[in-house]
Amino acid sequence: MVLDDLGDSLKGTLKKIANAVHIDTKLVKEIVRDIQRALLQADVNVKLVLELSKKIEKRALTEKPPAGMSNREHVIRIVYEELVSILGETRELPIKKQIIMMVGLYGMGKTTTCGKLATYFKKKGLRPVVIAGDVHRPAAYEQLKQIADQVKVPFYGDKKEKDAVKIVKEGLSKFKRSSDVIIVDTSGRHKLEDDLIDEMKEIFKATRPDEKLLVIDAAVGQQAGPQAKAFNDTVNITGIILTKMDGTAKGGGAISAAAEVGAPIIFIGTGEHIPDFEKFDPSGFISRLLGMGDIKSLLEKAEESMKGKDAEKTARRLMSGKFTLHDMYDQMDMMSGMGSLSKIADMLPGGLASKAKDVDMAKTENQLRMFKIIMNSMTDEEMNDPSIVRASRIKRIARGAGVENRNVKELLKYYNMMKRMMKGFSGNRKMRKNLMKQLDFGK
Ligand SMILES: Nc1nc2c(ncn2[C@@H]2O[C@H](COP(=O)(O)OP(=O)(O)OP(=O)(O)O)[C@@H](O)[C@H]2O)c(=O)[nH]1
Ligand SMILES: [Mg+2]
Repeated sequence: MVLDDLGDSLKGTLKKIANAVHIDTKLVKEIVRDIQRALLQADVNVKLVLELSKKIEKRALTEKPPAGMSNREHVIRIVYEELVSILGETRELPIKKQIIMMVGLYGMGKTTTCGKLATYFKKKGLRPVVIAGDVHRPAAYEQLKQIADQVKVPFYGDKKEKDAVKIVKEGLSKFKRSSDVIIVDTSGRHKLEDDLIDEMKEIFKATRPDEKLLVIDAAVGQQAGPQAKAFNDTVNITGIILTKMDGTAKGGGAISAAAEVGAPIIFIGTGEHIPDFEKFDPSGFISRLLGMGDIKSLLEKAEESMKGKDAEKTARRLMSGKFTLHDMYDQMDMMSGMGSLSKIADMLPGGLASKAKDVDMAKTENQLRMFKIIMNSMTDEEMNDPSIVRASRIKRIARGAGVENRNVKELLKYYNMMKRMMKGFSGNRKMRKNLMKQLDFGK
């Protein structure tokens, strides 16, 4: 299959770079030609391929490698970075009240993805619902209903009605008050025909969706770009969901689609079942596309030095008394590597240690696990500033995490206690130095 060849041929090119004694203009040009050939063979849009190769060539010839990185490592990294930049920065769907319209050709995975998305929002504590806006395929109604039952979210559809717009309007008014996220499924077709476009436009007008998500199968090659463009012209795509990444296709078409509409890939589907759904990770995707191996250690090397800096930054922030729930989450991860919380308490001087023990520092692993689940149901905003979490948010978060309101309050209490302790650290130099050492950031 053509798309599979993409990874193989780029892998060959990367090997060529890795084996080169030194990089000169001739080699850079040769490498760029190889990359062009590989991408074109994989049906990536010609214009895009030319743009990409021009950038790689220019950077490879003009940029100096950063300290500690050889010339050839540098070129490999440029190839990688330029591929990542085509895919664009991924983004998250906001955790708020919204209407989402799913679009895509026949069999791409729209209906299945409705269930996966609903589950995603439910876990965040919102109330998702689904509306069956596909009136063309007879089984579409039953399929979405079954999925809705399975993930336990309200469903609206009308088996006898042939007017999709009418169904969607009724669904919207039905769910107006009782839902947060309304997910509208629409019909697919073999190709984009005029009547499908018209219907999509009508549904679009009736729904005025916040998000218009294009669902596209990883195996779509040459057609991915034009397809994405046609949908984008009709509804202005805000994000892409790439499905069937569990298959053999490496998703080469996604490169063209993302570049064509300038919308980021947000999620990937990795199987037929509801849990087979992940946030999109550009670097993982490119790794797969390139067959990685050759450049993996190189990227790890770069990441390592970044990580060191991050950890140091986090530690500094902690010690300065600024302490968010994100910090606490990271800290819990760190602690699970270090042993129990009480061990940390033992590192504190007498007075504080017994105080810490009073508030039960050695709370069970189970409770920490629950705290993490609760934090997973919180938004970025809430994690950064937990003081905004009041009654209604507590309710939403508890619902998302499947716990009681009081558990969320416990987490907040625990957070406040940790925050006070961190403030204590920041006032005590010796203690701070010790802790830094223990956490291995003191180097
Ligand atoms: N392996 C795999 N199969 C998937 C994935 N997503 C969906 N499918 C399967 O692909 C087929 C089509 O999925 P649907 O969700 O019905 O696709 P659709 O876009 O709604 O199709 P139409 O409504 O007919 O246009 C089903 O058999 C799904 O189980 C995925 O990520 N991986
Ligand atoms: Mg469908």
